[in-house]
Amino acid sequence: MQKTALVTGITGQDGSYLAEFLIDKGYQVYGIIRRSSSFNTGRINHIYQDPHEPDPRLKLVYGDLNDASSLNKIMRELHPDEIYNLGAQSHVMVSFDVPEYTGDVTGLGTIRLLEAIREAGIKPKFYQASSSELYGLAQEIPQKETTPFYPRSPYACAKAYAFYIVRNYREAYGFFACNGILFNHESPRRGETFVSRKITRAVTRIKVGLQDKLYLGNLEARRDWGYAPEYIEAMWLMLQQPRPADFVIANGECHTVKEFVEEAFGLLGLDWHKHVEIDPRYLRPAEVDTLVGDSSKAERELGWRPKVQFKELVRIMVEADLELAKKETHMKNYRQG
Ligand code: NAP
Ligand code: G4F
Repeated sequence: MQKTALVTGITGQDGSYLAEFLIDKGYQVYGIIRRSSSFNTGRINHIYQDPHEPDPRLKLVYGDLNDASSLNKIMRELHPDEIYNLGAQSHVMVSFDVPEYTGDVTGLGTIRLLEAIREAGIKPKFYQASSSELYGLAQEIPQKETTPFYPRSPYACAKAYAFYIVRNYREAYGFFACNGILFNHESPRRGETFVSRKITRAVTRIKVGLQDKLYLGNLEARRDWGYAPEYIEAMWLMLQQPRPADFVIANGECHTVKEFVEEAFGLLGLDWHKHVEIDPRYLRPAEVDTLVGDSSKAERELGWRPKVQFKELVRIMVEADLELAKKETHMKNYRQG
């Protein structure tokens, strides 16, 4: 029988790749979207609006992680076999500006989903998008499943609540519920205010003459950056195991923001010193200095291993954004006649 999957955060970077992945596996996919005054389905339109697919394998339903009644209704009506909770206010810096809202969506949103499952009396497998931000002020290097958490932002505190409530429902009610502790993963679909995409958008726009400066915050922060489409497979693999568990998913290689900048500018033959300036507005009240993960448990138990390494990731993103920048230039020239 065809399996059904419900995805929160389907309009985001990961949700869009996960939808493609699950459809390829033959799933009927349902995605929860929020009402917005402008279109927010740009990353999934190519799947959702496939004219050759009369019975779409991706169906969208309105709901919100802040709204329990919408989640209860969705569970009662859809009875999904698998649920992937990717929805979140996912920006660390923004969480300092809207801490309560972040706690509500990113933390309490998870309990609303788990309770909706209980009230509907269904037994889906559940994936929670946990984060390497949980390690924050890292207590050991590299970080693995047993490393103590030390969250450093309202976002990370909200994710810590979600992590523990998922584990609690597994132990208390026998939920098949897994935490994927994913380290940073990027792609051409990454939101433009995260540092990787901010850099690749800027360097390519500088290359075609659409902008001159790139303003950044802390260039010394170190991250373990991987390629998002590969990390999606790990989410699915967790739910195919005989027993639920939590897994670190990471590349195991760590680079500074400055190295990302150097690599991206170097690919286009540009000198970053002429274009990059530090703007204190992008410095965080509490920074996470170094994240680097050890995903040997995932390799052992899931057979998952990353392939795309740092330089290739930067190249993939720069090439995609260069195409975008060229299109922007054509549009600009067209408009100017
Ligand atoms: P993203 O691009 O920011 O997408 C976030 C998604 O959540 C969007 O679809 C957004 O919908 C949705 N959302 C926001 N508020 C919501 C609400 N109140 N109700 C329902 N949906 C809501 O994030 P991502 O990079 O794909 O990450 C996916 C998940 O993994 C997130 O939970 C993130 O915190 C976590 N994570 C990400 C990384 C990473 O490196 N990417 C690493 C570890 C963990 P709109 O389009 O309507 O805004
Ligand atoms: O790209 P970032 O905003 O990602 P961050 O804070 O690591 O969070 C992302 O990864 C987490 C996994 O560890 C996810 F849970 C979370 O949802 C999100 O996807 O910032 C990366 C680093 C930070 O140290 C930041 O201070 O880059 C530094 N940075 C320097 N200049 C900047 C900038 N970050 C942003 N966003 N913008 C800057 O101008």
